[in-house]
Amino acid sequence: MGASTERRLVLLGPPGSGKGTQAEFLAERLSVPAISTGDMVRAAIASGSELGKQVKQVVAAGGLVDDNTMGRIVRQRLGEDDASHGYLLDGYPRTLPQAHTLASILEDMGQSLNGVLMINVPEDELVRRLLDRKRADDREEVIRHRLEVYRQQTEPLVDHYREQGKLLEIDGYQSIGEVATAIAESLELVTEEVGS
Ligand code: B4P
Repeated sequence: MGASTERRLVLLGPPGSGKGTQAEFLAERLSVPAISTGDMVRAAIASGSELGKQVKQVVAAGGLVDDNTMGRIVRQRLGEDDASHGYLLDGYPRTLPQAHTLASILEDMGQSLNGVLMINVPEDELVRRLLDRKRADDREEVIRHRLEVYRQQTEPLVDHYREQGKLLEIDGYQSIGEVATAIAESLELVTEEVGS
């Protein structure tokens, strides 16, 4: 498989914007793995591993796991065989230091990112969706804290990737199917850019 058909994409957006939901669809469509750092963190907690014990409190409180820990997890995961021809990163990077770590992982592997999909949704709708979901970290005060952490630590990534010409903005305030269509349309552009 040539470099022009490989897909390395990041899904960016606030909690509840539909990253995980869309990652599942897209991964199937592109035949690449969806790599969700949120799922990896929750699996570690459920297994009771050392890592799980270490991150349990911070996740329950709506905070972020520290950048070094996440960097180690992601570096290892991206080196696995199923990720060798592309992947969708759902939930990573979430801070500027994580974006720099990802850039250095990619550089070490002689790879580059094809695009960053930013899913935009108004805050009231985010809170509504997350309250509906009823996951352990979806209590209202925890949701508000996660949104605040998003604004402070993750939102700066939007300009970071825009400046690199990699940002693709998606209107996430539509039905799940309509968002999937909007993403598919914008990826046609990515394919043309990569192939040109
Ligand atoms: P995540 O699992 O990434 O949490 P999330 O942002 O809430 O999930 P997501 O955004 O994917 O959910 P979705 O909108 O699809 O992370 C959990 C925790 O792990 C973090 O708080 C942090 O502690 C830790 N963590 C993870 N990555 C980290 C990192 N890189 N660094 C440090 N810490 C990290 O779904 C939400 C709901 O909306 C669903 O019920 C869905 O059905 C619904 N929905 C989706 N699209 C919709 C639509 N178009 N219309 C209506 N409903 C929709």
